[in-house]
Amino acid sequence: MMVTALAGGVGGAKLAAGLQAVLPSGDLTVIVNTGDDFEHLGMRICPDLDTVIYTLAGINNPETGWGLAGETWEFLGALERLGGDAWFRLGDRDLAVHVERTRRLADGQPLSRITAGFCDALGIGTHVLPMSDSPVRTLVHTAAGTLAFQEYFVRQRCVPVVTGFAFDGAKYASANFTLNSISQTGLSAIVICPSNPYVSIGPILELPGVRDQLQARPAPAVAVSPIVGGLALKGPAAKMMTELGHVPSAAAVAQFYSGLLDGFVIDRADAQQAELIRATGVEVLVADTVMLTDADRTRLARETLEFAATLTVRKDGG
Ligand code: FO1
Repeated sequence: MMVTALAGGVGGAKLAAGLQAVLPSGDLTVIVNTGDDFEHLGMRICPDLDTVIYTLAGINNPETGWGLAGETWEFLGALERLGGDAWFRLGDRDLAVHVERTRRLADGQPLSRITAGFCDALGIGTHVLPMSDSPVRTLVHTAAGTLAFQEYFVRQRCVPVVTGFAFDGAKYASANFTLNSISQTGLSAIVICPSNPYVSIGPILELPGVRDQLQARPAPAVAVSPIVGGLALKGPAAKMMTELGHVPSAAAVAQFYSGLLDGFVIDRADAQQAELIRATGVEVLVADTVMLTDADRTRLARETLEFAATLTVRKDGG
């Protein structure tokens, strides 16, 4: 059963790990947002790719969701003593990935090949694809000016009020995947993970041709809501929605993905929104979507795939 998942940071990585656990090795392709990537201390940092890779390898820090378990911070402490830029917390072991990725990029290797090499080295059977090999940079327009994504997210802790987004380079970047080439091997489902719609999935949708491909999808597409009870489980998705003039809700996420979905998975806490979403022609599964344990991820992944298997692609592309 071939499955393609679109994912960004922590929530996306958790469901991707659940999908990996329930699918035969090699059947899952995870397309990962690279709009969060940036150059820092002379290195290329790809936070969402690393979050997905570490989570799929089972070596991620379970408290933060990003970075490595059992990490130490000697490098960061030494950097701080020198007066260096220590606001973005790079752990000692995590550093190895950034140094080696930067070296391979300087050697001329594409990000997709470097990522595949890291996955092999870490024993990950899933195909992890950066959304593009060309740099795309998410910019956050705020009341305090336009900020590079990590400036907004980490340095300013998502405090500035968001007025919009831009995805620098997206227009000229080519996607590292086509759903049709994946579907030749019998694609069964497309899963949009419970990641931030604006800044984790949004950049993937901005790549040339991707939205069209999803509209003409070769297999049913299902998204899992990252909003539960009007709140984001992690990160600023609900805050962003409010600031952009929407009421944060699962239904608002479904609306954001309008035309791209056959099914939508919402939490039991939001069961009363099911009818509203169904009225837009999208099937709804009400499930427990909060993933606290490995068992939660696996159960949600299984239920999402079983739900997708009951769906057919909406012919109106709607
Ligand atoms: N997120 C933070 O909130 N603070 C950090 O200091 C931080 C460091 C960091 C280092 C490596 C890495 O792969 C991810 C890191 N993240 C950090 C997460 C990162 O900012 C992601 O962009 C978000 O999780 C959004 O997906």
